[in-house]
This record gives sequence, C-alpha cells and structure tokens, in this order.
Amino acid sequence: MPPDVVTLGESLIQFNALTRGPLRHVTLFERHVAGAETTVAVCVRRQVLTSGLITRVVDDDEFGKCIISWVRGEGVDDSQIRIDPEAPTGIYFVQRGFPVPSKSRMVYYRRGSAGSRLSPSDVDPQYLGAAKIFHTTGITPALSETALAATRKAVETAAANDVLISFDTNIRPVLWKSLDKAVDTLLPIIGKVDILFTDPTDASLLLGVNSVDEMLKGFLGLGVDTVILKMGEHGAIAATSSERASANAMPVYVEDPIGAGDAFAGTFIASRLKGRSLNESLVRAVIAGSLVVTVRGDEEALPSDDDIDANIHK
Ligand code: KDG
Repeated sequence: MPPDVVTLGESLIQFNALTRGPLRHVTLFERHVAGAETTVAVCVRRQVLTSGLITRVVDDDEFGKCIISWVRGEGVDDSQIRIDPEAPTGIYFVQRGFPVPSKSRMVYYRRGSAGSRLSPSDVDPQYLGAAKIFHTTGITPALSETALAATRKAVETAAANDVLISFDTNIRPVLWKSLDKAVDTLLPIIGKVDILFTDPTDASLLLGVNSVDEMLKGFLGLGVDTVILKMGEHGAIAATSSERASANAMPVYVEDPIGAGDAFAGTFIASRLKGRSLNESLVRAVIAGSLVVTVRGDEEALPSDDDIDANIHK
C-alpha cells in the first residue's frame, strides 16, 4: 500500500541547548532528530495514517544511523531514503530564549550535507504519484540546485497524478543567496500548491502586503486552494475561496518553539485526510503546535489523536 502522505526534505540532527542564553556559554546539548519534512512524516504516523520520507542520509556516520533508526522506529516508510556515502549528515544547534526570551535560534552546519545532495533521481514518480498528499517546504529548494530540481519534479509529479500538494513556506534567510531569490524561486512553486502553510513574515515577503486579509486573498489569487496563516501565540486563520476559520492559540509554557509549524502542518493534513472540517482541522493543528513547544526537540511531543482530544475535551 502506498503511504497516505509522502514528504521530501533533509533530515537533520539537532543539538538543543540544555540551558537558555547565548550558545557560547552553553556546555550541554541534547540530541534530537529533526528536519521540517521528517517531522511532518512522523507527525502523520503519530495520528495513525501512513507516511513515507524521500531524503538522503549517510549510514556510515553515527548521525545517519540515528536518523534511520528513529524514522523506522516511528513507522515512517523508509524505502525512499537514499544512502549517500559521499557526504556527512547535516546538523544544527538550537540557542534557546536569547536574545528574544520566547524564541529559539537555529545555527546550521549543513553545507554539502547528504540532504543537500537530494536530486530529481531521488523522486520516484510511481511512489509519489500513488500518495494522497505530497508535502515539502521552502527549505528544500533552498538547499542546492539539485534539491530545487527535485522539489520541482516532485511538485510536477504530484500535480500530474492528482496528489494534493501541501507546502510550508518556511523561508530560512541564511539558506538563500538573497531574499529576492527566495521569492522568485518559491512563488512559481506556490502557484501549484493546494494547501499552503505560511506566517505573516513569509507572506509579506512573498506578496509585498501587510494585512492578514491581503495575505489570504493574495495566495488564493495565485491558485492556492487552502491558505493557513500561522500566527504563533495569536493562533491561526485558514481560508478557502468559500470558507474561513480561525483558532486561538493554547496558552502554554514555551520551552522551544522550533518544530511547532511542522506539528501544525502534519496535524492539519492528517485531519483533512480523516475528513475533518476546515475549522476542526485548524483547531487540532494549533493544539499540536502548542504541545510541541512545551518540550525541547521537534518530534518527541508530536501528539496522537487522543493527545489532541485531551486538550479539546478537558
Ligand atoms: O521547522 C523546524 C525545522 O526548521 C527544523 O527542524 C530545522 O528543518 C530544519 C531547517 O532546515 O530549518
């Protein structure tokens, strides 16, 4: 059986600072598996749908082995994980709570990594074309020219096979030569997307507008079917051409906000696949994102359906 959801992107090892403040003073780090699209694949599994991950890892370094065993342990289909012996596993460090107390900062060591060598040959049209949803983010096309080509091939394959395309803008400025390049690269991809996750910073960069209304209308005007604007502690809004929904954020203690967006996206698409309404899917996605920020690491606190229900019926 082909997986319900197929994702494409780089799996990374995350070293999360055990103490808050500038990294130069942190001496202890905790190791986690991360990477936006890997997290979405794991999230979908936690909610008992099936998922598969297209990525590249190294298996002769300990971090590559760690990623493979984690992803397998979570039940994500690993048949499309290519072993690349030529390049190391990408890693990053998380600086927490500084300089903005409620935020984290990512410091990447991933240039030339196995994941950045993703290429069109890694995308099997038969495998991807049999999924219900394909998900990737604005990170993958920023990794390299070959990863951009892989993204384009995956998007075209999905579109040609009526696989819904889900995309999180996730603009990471340090990965791009310039922000203009990010906009020029991402806008044509977004024009083919069915479900778009974004936030006010990315939306205003992509569309050059500032109000929520203009952002929603702008993306719908590009042909996106469902636009979801994630606004952190201010909740989220979703819009289609005929419907709007909004959900308040859950007040939670923020240990580390990284990974919230992927929990949100994974939960939203899993909920839609289960036939839930726009409004219910949005509420569940906000809860999932809120739960993930309460712990360090992107994937450990990804919730099951029951975990989400516990926050709805409490
Ligand atoms: O969304 C969280 C991701 O950004 C994090 O896990 C790291 O994938 C990552 C990236 O490339 O920024």
